[in-house]
Amino acid sequence: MVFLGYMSDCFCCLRGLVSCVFLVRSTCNVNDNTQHFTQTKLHSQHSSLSSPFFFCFLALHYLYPPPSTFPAPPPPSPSMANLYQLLVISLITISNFAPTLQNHFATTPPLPVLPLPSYSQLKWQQREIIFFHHFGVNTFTNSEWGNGTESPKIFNPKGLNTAQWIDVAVQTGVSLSILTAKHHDGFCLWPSKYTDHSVNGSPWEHGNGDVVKEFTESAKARGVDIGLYLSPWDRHDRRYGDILAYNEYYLAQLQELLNKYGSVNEIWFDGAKGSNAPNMSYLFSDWFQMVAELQGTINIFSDAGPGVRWVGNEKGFAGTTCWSTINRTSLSIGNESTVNYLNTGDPRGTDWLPAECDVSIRPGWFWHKSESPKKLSDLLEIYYNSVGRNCVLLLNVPPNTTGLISANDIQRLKEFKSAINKIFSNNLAESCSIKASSIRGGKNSGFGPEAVLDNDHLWTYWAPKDNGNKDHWIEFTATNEQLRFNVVRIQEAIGLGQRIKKHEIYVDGKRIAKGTTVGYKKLHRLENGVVKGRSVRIRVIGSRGIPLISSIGLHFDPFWHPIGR
Ligand code: FUL
Repeated sequence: MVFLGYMSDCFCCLRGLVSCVFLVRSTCNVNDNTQHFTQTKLHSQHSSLSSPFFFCFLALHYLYPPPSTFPAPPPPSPSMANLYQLLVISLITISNFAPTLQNHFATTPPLPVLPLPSYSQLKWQQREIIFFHHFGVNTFTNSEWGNGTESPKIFNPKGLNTAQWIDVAVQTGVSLSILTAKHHDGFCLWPSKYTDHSVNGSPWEHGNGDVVKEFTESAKARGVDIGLYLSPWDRHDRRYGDILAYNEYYLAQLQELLNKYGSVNEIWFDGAKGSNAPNMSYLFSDWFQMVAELQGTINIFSDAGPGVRWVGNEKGFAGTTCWSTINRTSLSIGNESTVNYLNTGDPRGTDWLPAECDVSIRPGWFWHKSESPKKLSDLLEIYYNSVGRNCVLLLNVPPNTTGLISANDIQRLKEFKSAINKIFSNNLAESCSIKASSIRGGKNSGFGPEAVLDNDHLWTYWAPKDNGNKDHWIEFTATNEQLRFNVVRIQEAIGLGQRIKKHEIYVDGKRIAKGTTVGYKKLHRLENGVVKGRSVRIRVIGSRGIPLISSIGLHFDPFWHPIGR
């Protein structure tokens, strides 16, 4: 009997030790053990971590009860009894602290949904508005497409001041300006050593000037990035039509531009070409590789990217559905049949290739005395249909014959900028209480709905639980007076992929708007004008993986007066 008693004591100690080891192991090694699980399984394993070891302990306790329940036990040795009690107390204490140990490491972000943007594409997307400056011999001939026979002598912008162009960009909140270094007429705004059809032959600065240099220096001095447009179609150069000679000429000019003027953030290629132009094959693959070699962080724009794609029209309008994803293999430069595909992108696309919406502030791309800037309401319409549809707006502001941005364009840009500030500086959602259908990793995980109200629109976001649910929502409730708004802004954490396929907006339980994908920024300017209510729910009812929402805004646009309302 004495022997049995000792055995029972030893068993109890052993049981305690096993439980301890199990407890410590399962607390520390959760990540190792679950790395092959899906996101859903991984998450549920993590949140129920404290249960297995505690149940194990209870099971051992039940199977091998403590000495007091053995029939006619011999008096346990005092030291063994103490040890047993100590073990029980330790285990209970550790069990209580287990949730704290478990939360020692932060909840991890979910896996991305591919494809993802590159660093340069993300930076480009955040710019929202970019300037384009069309300037050259056309400015002086009052035309849009020069024919290549223009004399360089007509180029004489007596008051050229590129600093003024860049100041306008800064005042408009624009961080990248693109200049037409060469348009279809072949006239070069820099003294290219491969042609005499350039500023070299002009009276401006006695033929010693360099517009590209002045432009890049002004931009750099004011912290604005630059881009260049080098038209592939050249109506002046006689090599055009000779595949080898012209491609060598074009590449030589690319090397001049990308080697001489410091960092260039965007290069613009288009497929525009007159119907009577000579046959010509551009060696795009050589061009793109040369560009990437000379400028590591540049974005290459064309109908087919590879950095940024054309949106398919020159009105500044993206499709109501606009994915940044697309299949590049379905695209080619100058192919009219792909404009609709370019306009909407492709949810199944394997390439990240976001769209840029180019449009001019005036009817023409070049400055013409008879033309005036678009109305503010037109510019706002363009903004909602480009930036508000997951794109970047490339707004052309053409310098005039003096070499300056005209006063009426500047005035309109000031109005445009101040209207955008007025609409978006006040977010009514900030004064609301927020709740969500679920939160990845629970309440203090950093993935709660409050993340949509901070200033980081990429890397902090609300993430719901990955529990197989297809209906996720986030809801704002007014804490005092009713909400009154006519614009809803939704932004996805695109750093982890563009996910949302379908969403709806409800006010006090009534659906007021619906949409498809979101992307970097989706602006719903409400068709029926202002809505009033206490609660606003945004439902995501279709997404690739779980939706990740980085920002939400409820705004009032005083310039929005829907027709008939
Ligand atoms: C087009 C050109 O033909 C226009 O002149 C303008 O430069 C526009 C931005 O691209 O392809």
